[in-house]
Amino acid sequence: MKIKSLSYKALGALLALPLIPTLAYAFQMEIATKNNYEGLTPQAHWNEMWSEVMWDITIIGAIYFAIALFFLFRYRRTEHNQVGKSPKLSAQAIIGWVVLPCMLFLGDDLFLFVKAFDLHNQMREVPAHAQTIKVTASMWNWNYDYGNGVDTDNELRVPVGKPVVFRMTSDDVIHSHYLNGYHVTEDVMPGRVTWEWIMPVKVGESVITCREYCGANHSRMYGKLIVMKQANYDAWMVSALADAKAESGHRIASTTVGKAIKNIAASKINKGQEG
Ligand SMILES: [Cu+2]
Repeated sequence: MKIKSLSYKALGALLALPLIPTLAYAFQMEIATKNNYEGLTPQAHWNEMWSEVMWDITIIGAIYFAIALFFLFRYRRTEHNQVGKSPKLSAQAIIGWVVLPCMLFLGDDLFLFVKAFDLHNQMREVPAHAQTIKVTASMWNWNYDYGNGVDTDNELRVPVGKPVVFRMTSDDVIHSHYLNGYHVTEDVMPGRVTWEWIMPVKVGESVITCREYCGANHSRMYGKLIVMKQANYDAWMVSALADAKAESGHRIASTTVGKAIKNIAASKINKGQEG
């Protein structure tokens, strides 16, 4: 009889379980509209999620710590050689102690799970107007190709306030392009193109590192991300473009000179043969 009523109660609690994801989702949607979630940059979104997880585990941890402390004092040994006895719990008490905390935890986990999914979706959705920069990793160098003839090594310059997407590949082994401060890292592999994107919101410098062990100098495979004001970026690009043009012009000139020298040498040999 008692077991039967207990199983009915447990069944009732189980039937109530699908309510949790629904509530979690509804709660999440409410926050989404409140905070204009869509407008957050991926890194701000990530930070928000991180602080939420921290608050979450701190509050739950504090509650459990308080309960544990309470039990520790309430049921402490009062006499020497005292033997404890376990109290008989009612069915309601059992359900209360088992099902309710389980539901609370599940609800909380599902809430964070939904948020994490949302964050992941946002981090994998590149804005249509994002600037593309090609990244080529090699032992132990980061090369950035801006697509207009300009390329830099271990120094990445981007304008502030504009999304940038990196299309990345490797010349040799597997590396990982980690943009410190933007919470993005992605493996960079030979024969494949992977990508990640960022939204720089502040002018300044941050570190770029390789986050996949790639050989003896892996720890030295780092670069600098320089976020610049648009005007400064444009000015830098103009001069970099001029440098790139001068360099390629020099390359063409040197190959022309090289060919001419070869031709002269060949003609001299020919003349020698004739004479
Ligand atoms: Cu590497």
